[in-house]
Amino acid sequence: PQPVRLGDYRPPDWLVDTVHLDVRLHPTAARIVARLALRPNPEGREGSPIVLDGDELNLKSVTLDGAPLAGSAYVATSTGLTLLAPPQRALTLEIETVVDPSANTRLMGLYRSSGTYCTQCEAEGFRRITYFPDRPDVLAVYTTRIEAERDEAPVLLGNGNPVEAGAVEDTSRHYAVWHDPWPKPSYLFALVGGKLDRITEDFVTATGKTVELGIYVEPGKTARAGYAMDALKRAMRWDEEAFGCEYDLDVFNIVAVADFNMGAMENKGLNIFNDKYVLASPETATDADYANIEAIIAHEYFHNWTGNRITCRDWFQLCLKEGLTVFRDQEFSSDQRSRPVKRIADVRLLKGHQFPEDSGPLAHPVRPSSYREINNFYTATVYEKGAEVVRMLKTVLGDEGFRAGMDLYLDRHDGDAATVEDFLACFADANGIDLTQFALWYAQSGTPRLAVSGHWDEAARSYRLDVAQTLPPTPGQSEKLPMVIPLAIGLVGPDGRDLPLALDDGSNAERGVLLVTKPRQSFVFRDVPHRPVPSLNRGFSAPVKLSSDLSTADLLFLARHDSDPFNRFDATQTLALSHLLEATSAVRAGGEQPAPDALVEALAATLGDTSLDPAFVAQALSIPSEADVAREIGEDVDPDAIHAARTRLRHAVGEALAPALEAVYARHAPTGNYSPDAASAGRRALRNTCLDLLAAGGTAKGIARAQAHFGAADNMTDRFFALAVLAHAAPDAREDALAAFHRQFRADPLVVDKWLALQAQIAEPQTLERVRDLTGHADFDWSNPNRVRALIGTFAGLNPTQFHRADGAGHDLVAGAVMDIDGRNPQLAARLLAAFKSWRSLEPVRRASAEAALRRVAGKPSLSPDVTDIVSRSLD
Ligand code: BAL
Ligand code: ZN
Repeated sequence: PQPVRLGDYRPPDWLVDTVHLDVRLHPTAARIVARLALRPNPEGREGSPIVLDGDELNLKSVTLDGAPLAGSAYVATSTGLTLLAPPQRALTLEIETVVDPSANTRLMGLYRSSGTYCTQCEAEGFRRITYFPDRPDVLAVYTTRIEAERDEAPVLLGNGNPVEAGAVEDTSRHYAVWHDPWPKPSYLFALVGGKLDRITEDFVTATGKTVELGIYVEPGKTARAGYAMDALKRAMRWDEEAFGCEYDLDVFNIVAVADFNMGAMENKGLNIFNDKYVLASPETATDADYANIEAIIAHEYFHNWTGNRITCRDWFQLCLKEGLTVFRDQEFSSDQRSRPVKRIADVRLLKGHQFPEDSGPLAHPVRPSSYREINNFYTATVYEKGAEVVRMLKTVLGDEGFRAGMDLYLDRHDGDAATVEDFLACFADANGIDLTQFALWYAQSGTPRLAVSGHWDEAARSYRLDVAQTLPPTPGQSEKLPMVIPLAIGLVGPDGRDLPLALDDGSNAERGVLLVTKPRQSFVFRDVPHRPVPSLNRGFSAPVKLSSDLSTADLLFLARHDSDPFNRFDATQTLALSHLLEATSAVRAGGEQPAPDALVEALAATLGDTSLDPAFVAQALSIPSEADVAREIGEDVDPDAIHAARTRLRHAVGEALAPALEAVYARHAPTGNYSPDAASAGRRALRNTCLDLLAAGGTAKGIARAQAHFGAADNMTDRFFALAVLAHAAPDAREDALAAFHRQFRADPLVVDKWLALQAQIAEPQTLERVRDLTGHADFDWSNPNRVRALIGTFAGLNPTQFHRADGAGHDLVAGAVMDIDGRNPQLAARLLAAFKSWRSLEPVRRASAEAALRRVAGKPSLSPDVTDIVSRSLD
């Protein structure tokens, strides 16, 4: 397909005011009658045809204002329906189509998931239900009548509020009518029909309106929906308090389905979720699952304002709703849990997923300027970097200035299909500032590099920070302009306290933030009586790669004393990474690995500081991943050398800190029943991190402790963590433990996913065969995205030594899976293929094998547009 370009945007020629849908559900022949009230758009081109999108539709009839349309009046193709010369006035078009939900393996449009009828319309799925101007700037009021066999689908749900329901006379069928009063784009349409159980609760909004909340799950699973309900109510209250956003319908429903391409979908009043992000019980879900459920329930709910009430003008503006809504869900989780620990987790995710994307062939701006397949732009850049850009806006403007901008945005653009320019204008207007240079964060791809050096002038009692920024070239962008980088800093005095920040021009660095706007800049602070240690990019205030002249002693000092918890964590990570870089080089050179003395000293101090939050200590103790090290190395990467260096380091740390780790492990033994709250989860995280490092120390005692931990666990967090320790560190105990786990949980597909994912991560050559065998296991299912992501996605994403095997077999396995899946589910296939995104950074043998695998995929006839797009950009 030809690329779609932002610069080519034109308003729609025809608008749709109302949509009446009559959907008769049937397993293989669902019949949809769509009545559209259309009118010419005064801002469109005069005299235009009516161009409607369509995909895999079986067209039965078209009428215009009640009269059948002559065959010569329209053209129907595989991609749409065009009325060639419609009267240029308001008119009613009625279109009847038939679709086959059971054959819809792409999981876009109307499909069946374990027998339940459901829909997914973002980005371009509505056109697989009926012909429509399927673009986000066509907003209409929808009324939906859904009819089905009562036995097959006793529950019938639509967007908006329920209007009526009843039996279809003299038949075994029934119906329900739903009306959504809020104009919305077609991507927010949804319906559900199935045999589902529900939990329900009332929520009273800030202005006293009662909303009926419902969560629908497969029969027998309601006990596992309680946490999601609790999270939903907390999210609704939080959005009122933090942003003044109140819910606007009588009901809010969530439906959990087993087969879903995304995590969840924010359809108006009817969120549809991957059941992985709804269902939780202490026996089946880990603390991380609970945290994800809380975040994603909130995220989808928050879209009700940022995405639904204010939607996107076009798909280039995807970050307008996604980056902003991720920022909002991050803030919600920070308020519900520990803010520093949440920030650390978010930055790890950003560095782990977005930084590699930004430095490889798939790099794109937060707001791309062209795309071939929009489904491939639901990326870490649009979501996570998009959230960072909103966070920087808040850092630049301060809490009040940011809130003033948000209030203006929510007020000025309610009901609009808006752009990034509209969004930024609200913050500029509310604060009286110019955000032209800041807007480059949306337009320029790549991760900025910031080099910082500090100079203390004893005689002048001043301290100077020299800052240089660069932005490397990325695909399609060879020249870059300097960015606005809000650099939060502190100058830490010898007593560990922050010195006042007084700039020599008389100003204070407001809220401790320096605004870096030029390629090179110096900031001079006065009244600095001692050489300070600079704490740079506090709270990760800007998503940049920072290099500094901090010494090992400086980093050790910050690891102990920095008042900014993020940088305290980061100082330890920097020590670990610099050790791992050196150790990896030593492995490749066949030399001795250095001793990790400085790191061990920092970790010992953190472990011994009982004033620290256990969740924070757990994060600080975790050794950077192999992917972290590969990213830091950047080129000529040998995953085996990294693995060897990291294994050796974990062994050394486990050995050196054994007494302290044992003491902390013992001190954090469970004291009562499992509770998923953040404090309890933090204690478990720390205890399990100790268990892991002790086992990494390689002693029989360490392994025996993990076995006992596994046997004694009364919750999935502890059980699965112990299983993971055994799977990685104890080959002799591994198979029995895996088999016991499988026997216990084989009836539960979401737990089977954990079992599959864990095996896919084992860093040994036999894993390839194991993964192949598992694809033939009775509990594996190629048509379920969660199963495929758990096994193949984890192998490609979290097992660098085996995915990047030197013999190329890992690349072949994943490329083969991509080609197989592509015919059924192109979105899933394209996502898997994106695991190759850093292939150019590999050493030559592995790089050649990755390239050959990509070329094999590229050479396969009849690839989907989704996979074609990823493979061609990867090879460009
Ligand atoms: N809009 C797609 C799912 C999400 O980001 O909420
Ligand atoms: Zn979203």
